[in-house]
Amino acid sequence: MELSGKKILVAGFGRSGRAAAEFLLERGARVTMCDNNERLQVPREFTSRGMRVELGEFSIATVTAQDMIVLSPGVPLMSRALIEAQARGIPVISEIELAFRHISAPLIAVTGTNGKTTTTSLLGHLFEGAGLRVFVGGNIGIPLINAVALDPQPDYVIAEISSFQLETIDTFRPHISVLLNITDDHLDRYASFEQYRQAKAAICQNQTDKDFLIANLDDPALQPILADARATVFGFSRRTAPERGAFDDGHLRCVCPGRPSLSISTEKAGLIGSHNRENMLAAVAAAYLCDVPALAIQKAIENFRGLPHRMEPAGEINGITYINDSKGTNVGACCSSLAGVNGRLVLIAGGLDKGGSYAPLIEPLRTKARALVLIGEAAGRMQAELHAHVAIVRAASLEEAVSAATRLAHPGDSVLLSPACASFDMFDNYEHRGECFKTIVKKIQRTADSHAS
Ligand code: UMA
Repeated sequence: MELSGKKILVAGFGRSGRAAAEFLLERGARVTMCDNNERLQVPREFTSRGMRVELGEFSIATVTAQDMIVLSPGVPLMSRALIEAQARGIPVISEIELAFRHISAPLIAVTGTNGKTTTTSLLGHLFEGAGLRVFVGGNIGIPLINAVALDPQPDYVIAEISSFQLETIDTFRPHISVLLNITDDHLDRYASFEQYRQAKAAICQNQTDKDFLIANLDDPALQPILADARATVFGFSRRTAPERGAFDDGHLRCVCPGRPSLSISTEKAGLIGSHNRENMLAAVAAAYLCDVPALAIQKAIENFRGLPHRMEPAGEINGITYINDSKGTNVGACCSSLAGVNGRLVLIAGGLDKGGSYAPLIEPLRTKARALVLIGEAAGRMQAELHAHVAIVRAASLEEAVSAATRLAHPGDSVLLSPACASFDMFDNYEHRGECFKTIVKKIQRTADSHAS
């Protein structure tokens, strides 16, 4: 795709927009950048190379004067200027679409409401363990467009892809798509669950029977997508053994007519929890389809230690185990994490409300939780929906919440931070929230140690 001399607008100047602008300037495009943040500092290296900058509300005149618009994932399509541009037929594409048009390595793309970062990282680990050169990026934090400049191209590009990024694709076509699950999330951006599901389904919209769709057969929300899929479906299940696909009977197994089958022991697996078994199945399935040797897969499953803020052990004090699952930013993730904890627990949840129902938490809380400690803006609505099913304590800060949970937990229990909400009402992001949790736990540990000595 020829970019030189083209008038291209980059909408949003965060990680994605900066990387796109860099790439476009390099290729000789006439770049304008718009960002709603009027106080944004734009580095001179961009303006000195001719990038025009417009901060504040997107101007219809500027937006509609472009040959193409590259949209950052966090910028929704509904501003007046972007609607007008689309009405005039100006292509609006996401950075992953731009990247795809220039990447020559085979692409493995992972999406789903929960588990996509763990699965993407595990995939990278599996492939690297087999001596393959990979680029791991996308929603995970490294813009996909950064893969284009790699020379030589890696053996595989492995990308975590969000629904936001998929909203504005056109030709984006992974050789292998991985669809983990779809549960309520981002209902502050989407009008309905159906709209959110459609955004996710776009991951396989351009695939053909030469491509693979690895999808969770146990998730009913994926059934309509599987029914329409043109890719070769390689399903995975923890309940049944498909004729072609991956399943879990204590071992992770892959079967496919015409190929030798695969069996991976999980006895020494580094990842814990039932949702992580699904993530491992999906990653092992992709490695199997790419002929990664069984021994390399086995080793990688054993030495992959998981990621911070996802069911991360944060300490053990007086027989109580503290678990940091700050990345549990939606109800589905919180349910999976509750299922993954052995024994009784006190849950710390709440934060910025994303608009979905909290009802799916009722059953796991009823069976496992001694109490629920609530923080943040969502606390009121969560209390209203859940108070009939679990004892609830409200806390004004995370520190107060951890203290309350510590008082309520018994030796042998866990204190689990899995908020089911975004973090932005009280923290910079989920990482900040998780780091604060770990610091608070360390402080409690020091106090406990000083009392003991
Ligand atoms: N902005 C506007 N108008 C808007 C919204 C934002 O001008 O309406 C501007 C902001 O002022 C800011 C810039 O856009 O300057 C931020 O852009 P962005 O929100 O797209 O964020 P980036 O820094 O570009 O990061 C994005 C992804 N962010 C989102 O999808 C919200 C990152 O995913 C991703 O790692 C990065 O691109 C590289 O691909 C983060 C995320 O939270 C982790 N993703 C969501 C999730 O996982 O739930 C989808």
